[in-house]
Amino acid sequence: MVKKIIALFICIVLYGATVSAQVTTALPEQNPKTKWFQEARFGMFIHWGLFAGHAGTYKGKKYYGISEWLQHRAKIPAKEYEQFAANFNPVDFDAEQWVSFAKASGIKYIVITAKHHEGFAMFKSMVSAFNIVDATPYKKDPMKALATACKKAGIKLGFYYSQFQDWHEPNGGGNNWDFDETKKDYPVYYAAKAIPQIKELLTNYGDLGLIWFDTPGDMTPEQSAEFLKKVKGWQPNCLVSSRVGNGLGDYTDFGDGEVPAGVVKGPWEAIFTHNDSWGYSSFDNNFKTPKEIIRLLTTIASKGGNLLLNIGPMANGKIPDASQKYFLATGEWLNKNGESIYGTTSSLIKPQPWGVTTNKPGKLFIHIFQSPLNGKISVPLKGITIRKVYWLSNKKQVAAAMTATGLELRLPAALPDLRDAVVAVEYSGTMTENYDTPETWSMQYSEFSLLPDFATVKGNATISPVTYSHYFGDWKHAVCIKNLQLPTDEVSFNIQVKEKGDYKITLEYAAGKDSEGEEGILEIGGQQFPFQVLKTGEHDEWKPLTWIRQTITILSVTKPGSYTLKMMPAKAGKELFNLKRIIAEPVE
Ligand code: FHN
Repeated sequence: MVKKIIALFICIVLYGATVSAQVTTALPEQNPKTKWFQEARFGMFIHWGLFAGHAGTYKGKKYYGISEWLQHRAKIPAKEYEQFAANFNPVDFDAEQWVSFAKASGIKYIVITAKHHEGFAMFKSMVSAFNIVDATPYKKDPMKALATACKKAGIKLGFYYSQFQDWHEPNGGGNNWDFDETKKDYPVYYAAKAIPQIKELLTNYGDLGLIWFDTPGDMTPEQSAEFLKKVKGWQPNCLVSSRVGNGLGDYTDFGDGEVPAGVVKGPWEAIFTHNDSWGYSSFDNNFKTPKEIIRLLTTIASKGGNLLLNIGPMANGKIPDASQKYFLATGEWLNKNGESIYGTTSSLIKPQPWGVTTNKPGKLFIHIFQSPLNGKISVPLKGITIRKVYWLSNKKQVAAAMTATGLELRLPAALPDLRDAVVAVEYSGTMTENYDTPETWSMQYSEFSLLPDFATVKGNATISPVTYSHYFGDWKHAVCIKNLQLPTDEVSFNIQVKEKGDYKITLEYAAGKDSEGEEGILEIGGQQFPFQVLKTGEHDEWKPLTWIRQTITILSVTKPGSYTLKMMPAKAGKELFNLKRIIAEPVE
């Protein structure tokens, strides 16, 4: 029974996705209705509700993790929670200010929680008095003000609506501390509250860009289809997120905090929060820096998707200072480099030691995250004629030449931006997909990563994400190579070693007690290097996962050229580990 409840709980909180190929296709690639969405690339998620008032603390106890789940975690009775509305008074909320902040941050669409799992409507509702206009001293509808401000600023607006979980309603999903699960009649809640409130959102706030459903839980395929149909009936152009459930929706949402492996075709979104919590938490200060945001946005764009990045405003309507500062810094970068993000398509070449690429017809954008010691970077390209090569931020020319292996750039000692310096290449001809290039190693970088995304696997070996969390519900995902159990289960990478020298080879992995002591073999250049697996800890989605870096050998390469690195178990046994990456560090 306990197991069953835990399993249901996991299904409710966690909504993940599994991808295991270099190029996969999500939902239909060509849909004129998703054009704006695919061009937007950067959206702002806003989690705002009564939970913001508690900021993660209840009766003196701090609840680390996602603060909008406070009611669930502290098992606060719905009747008591209802009273919190009397203290919710966002007097500092200014819709115009929020929207101009979003615009200055380079945001193209906003998605805000109109109703989260707590069941409280942040809009005027005739369906339930548990809403911001009728139940709080504020008495105004912030969603109305936001809709007006977004329209004026040309920003698309989307509403998040928790269609299955509603902890305020006896027949809503999720609240099993007030209401008996066995007596719940979900269709009654759908018909009496969820669908009528969604109608209010779709008929009272002008044209919406999208409806962001979440945690479909126990919904049947018919129920998900009904929600989708209703939305389209009220607004045919309004997009619906895949979390409407049962494989439906106009675009794919990956798991919270998940970047899928490789390129994904079709419209999709990666969902991250600026710190670890979605709702405001007064003690969560783990904010992503501008460099981390810019690289995340660029990496996601290079894989063909959007970044929906969340902020958690305070109960008074103020946006946390760190979010204001770091979103605006991202906006400044986008102001100069936005052409390499908005309206681009996914990379045609795989990530390189220096960074990633994005594309537009006749234009290639080279995002440089790190420069090699000799300042020469090589971009594996063929079949195109180069017209112009320049820094996107200042239009100054970059020295470049076509060679037999591709385009070679000569970078100055100081890059224009250490977070992501973008080189624009204008060309004629057609660039073709070129993922089959080997990984390159040379003495010019401090380290190289062989990532699962581009591994070749054989036998039972698979490439899939491993999910874990630090506190509560702050999901992390690592794409890993798994299921290496038999000597025939193999993972391999093709490597082009550009310069002779010594390379220290290290595995980064997590392994449980079953794997402890298992033996593996790493093979390269005709040499075999055995190793024994060390225990780092059991994998539990609700706990942190410990990763170890274990050096296997220092490889002396006397001749530059092509090599294959392979790894497999030495003999049949338990699976070796969850392998996150193989690191090669040139030895100076
Ligand atoms: O349970 C929610 C959570 O509170 C938050 O809203 C996230 C955002 O993607 N969605 C659910 C968990 O996946």
